[in-house]
Amino acid sequence: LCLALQVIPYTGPIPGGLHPGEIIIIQGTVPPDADRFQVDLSSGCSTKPRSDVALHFSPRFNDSPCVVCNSLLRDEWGKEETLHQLPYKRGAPFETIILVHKNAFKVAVNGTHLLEYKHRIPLSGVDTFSISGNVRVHAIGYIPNS
Ligand code: 9QG
Repeated sequence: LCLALQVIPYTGPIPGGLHPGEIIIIQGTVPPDADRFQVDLSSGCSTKPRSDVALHFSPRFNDSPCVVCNSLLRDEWGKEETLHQLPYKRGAPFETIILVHKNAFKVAVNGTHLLEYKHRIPLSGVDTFSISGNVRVHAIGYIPNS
């Protein structure tokens, strides 16, 4: 399934939820003046209180470029996992692939593995995809495993 998107922030359902073996593909472009953007995989789409976020994936383009991952549980952020490496470039297009594994998410950017994030929240509840911040999205694809 592919959705063409014009609108950021975008939040939408993941058809059928997420299961091991499935893949999410995000094609977009980082604006020249980007500070940060984020992809969130959540259990529901409530904003008050905020739904639990299984994967918060946040590339940051400031003086110490990095990618921060975290989870939001009962409206509170957990411990950040920060990778001091940033394969995204201001002004450049990208393709990000999130591979869903039984024990972790694995993220690749432009064809190269970037990081692994172990599940803190059961995958079975994850049913919502969001992308927000300084990013332009061309397309999002969900590849189900059946
Ligand atoms: O800053 O870090 C991830 O650990 C917080 C940010 C927060 C997250 C969080 O303010 O920002 O990135 O969803 C959010 O609230 C985003 C936009 C310690």
